Amino acid sequence: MSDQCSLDGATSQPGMGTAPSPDSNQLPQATPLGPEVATSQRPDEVQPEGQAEQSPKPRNPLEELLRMDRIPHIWCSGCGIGIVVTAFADALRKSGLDLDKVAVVSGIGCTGRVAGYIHLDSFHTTHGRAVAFATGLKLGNPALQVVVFSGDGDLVGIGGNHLIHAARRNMDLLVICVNNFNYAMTGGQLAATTPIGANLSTAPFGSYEYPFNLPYLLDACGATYIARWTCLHIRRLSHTIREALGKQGFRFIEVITPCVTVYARRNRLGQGLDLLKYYYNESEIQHGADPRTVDIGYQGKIICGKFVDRQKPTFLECMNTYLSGKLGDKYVPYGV
Ligand SMILES: Cc1ncc(C[n+]2csc(CCOP(=O)(O)OP(=O)(O)O)c2C)c(N)n1
Ligand code: SF4
Repeated sequence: MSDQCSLDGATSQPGMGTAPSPDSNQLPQATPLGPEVATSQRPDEVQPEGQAEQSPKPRNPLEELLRMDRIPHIWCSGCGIGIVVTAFADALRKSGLDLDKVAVVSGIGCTGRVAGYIHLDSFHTTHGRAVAFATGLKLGNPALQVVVFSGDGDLVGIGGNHLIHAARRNMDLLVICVNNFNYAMTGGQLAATTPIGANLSTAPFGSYEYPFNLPYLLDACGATYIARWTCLHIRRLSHTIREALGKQGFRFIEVITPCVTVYARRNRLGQGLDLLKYYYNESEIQHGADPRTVDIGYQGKIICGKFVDRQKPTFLECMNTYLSGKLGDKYVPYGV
């Protein structure tokens, strides 16, 4: 699989629904959203000549949130990333949010491709910089609900510094972290989340490094909302995303997700279904569990649930309160 990590075709296209230039090879963009386009025929499908027009078939409502002109996606069959996207799209649909005010930011990696498939203002940024980019977006336009959707390598390895400081500042962002325990897109290197004993291309005898326990890390950094699910828990995950969308502050949701082609193959863990069976057998829901106790050992127990849900002023609220106190009437509060 190649690493198409540039700001390429998956880059933001805020003017959605625009036609390609006549000399481009691009497929046309999806038509504007709305009930009038609820037909099974997309703009890129050509009706064979002489075939009678069929009555429109009902369309999956989640398609409205996806750039269907980019489907099929690049993910391997059995990969779990698409399940997380489905949960996210479902949560968005039910959230009641004005979707013109929701932006999605991804970094680089298999998960980093998500921004390119979401039919909202979405940004495929550089490796490790999704949280930094999202921070700028949020501060530039505080009315936006900004969601970062990326992989564990992108967010916690390469981008770890941005992650911890955004959490420390209580930046108003929702981060969805797909944790497949490795750097998948580049062939399965050891990540900051790889459990001890797991075999990867840079750990051919297995990893002997302590991995991060992400809920504990984010709790220590001050995140206001922390939850974990596996992608087997799709309805609970969707519910959690919807709940987190309705809250403020730095919110972090970890989703344990199968990487069949690299992580599972190297470790002889079977196909996607086998990994889902592992999640089924070994996951345990413990809402409110102490984040210090939820580390994940190799093929060990996966404690899931909502661990942290607290309220405290966001970065902008702190800034406004503090500077108003210092400067009085000379200060004009920002983003309120
Ligand atoms: C600055 C930089 N360093 C390294 C890479 C190579 N690279 C591309 S994707 C990737 C791993 C992504 O891993 P993760 O975020 O866990 O996503 P996954 O592919 O597992 O979903 C790496 C190291 C890059 N594109 N840019
Ligand atoms: S390499 Fe792994 S993470 Fe990437 S698409 Fe394939 S299964 Fe998914």
